[in-house]
Amino acid sequence: MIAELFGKETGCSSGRGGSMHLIDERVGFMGSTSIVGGTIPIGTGLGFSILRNGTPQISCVYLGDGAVEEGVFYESVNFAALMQLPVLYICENNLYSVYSPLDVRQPSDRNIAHMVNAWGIKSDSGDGNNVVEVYKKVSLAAEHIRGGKGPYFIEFSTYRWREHCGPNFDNDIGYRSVTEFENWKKKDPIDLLESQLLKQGYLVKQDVTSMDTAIQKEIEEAFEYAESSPFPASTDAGKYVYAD
Ligand SMILES: Cc1ncc(C[n+]2csc(CCOP(=O)(O)OP(=O)(O)O)c2C)c(N)n1
Ligand SMILES: [Mg+2]
Repeated sequence: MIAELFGKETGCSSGRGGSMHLIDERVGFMGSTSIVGGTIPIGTGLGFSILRNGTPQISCVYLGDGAVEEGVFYESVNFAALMQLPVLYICENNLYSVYSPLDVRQPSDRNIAHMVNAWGIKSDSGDGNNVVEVYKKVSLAAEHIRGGKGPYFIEFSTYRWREHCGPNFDNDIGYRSVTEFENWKKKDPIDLLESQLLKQGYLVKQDVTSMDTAIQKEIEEAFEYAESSPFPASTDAGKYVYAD
């Protein structure tokens, strides 16, 4: 992934995708796109192919609260409900679409999960910053889909720490309040899980330190690999474009 961000030939999209177009079929990651809502019909179509081929898979589509406002969302969800497709839609509701809060984009009395439920797809919602809750709800949904009971939709509430695009904090711009940010920061999913596991005795502080060190090493290696990898050759600029 990091090599892809650097535009290198060794990246998961051979350096052609950059940060917006990642794909890794080896692990079943069928692709991200820069178009808001763009992966919804693709993931729904993958669900249709799974149904037709009878393979034991489910298609999982991640979308934002803003993507719910795109036309393809309605078409895809309708088709999934009609055909009873093995698709799990996970909506990460972080209250914002770039700098626009939900209340300037959707009616205030709307509940996204209820709306999708009314269209005939079993729906649920939960705390997206609670790792254990997410695991349990997704497991239930996967069981439902694998049992041939059709698609499933889960809306998870969560929040974005940094700017929409880039590594910096942007609370100084004024589109959200520092108080709102700080209240959400108290619910950081990694911090919460760590303290829960320490409290329950599943981890001791030394385990956390070793994990942090191992993760830091892996990240540094990924950057070193990216930096030392070659760029694609200019003569290959048309490679992978419109392939059969
Ligand atoms: C079709 C389309 N319209 C607008 C944009 C610009 N844009 C990029 S991300 C984004 C916000 C998406 O919000 P949401 O779906 O809530 O996802 P989040 O970034 O909050 O996870 C917008 C409007 C785009 N990339 N594609
Ligand atoms: Mg959002």
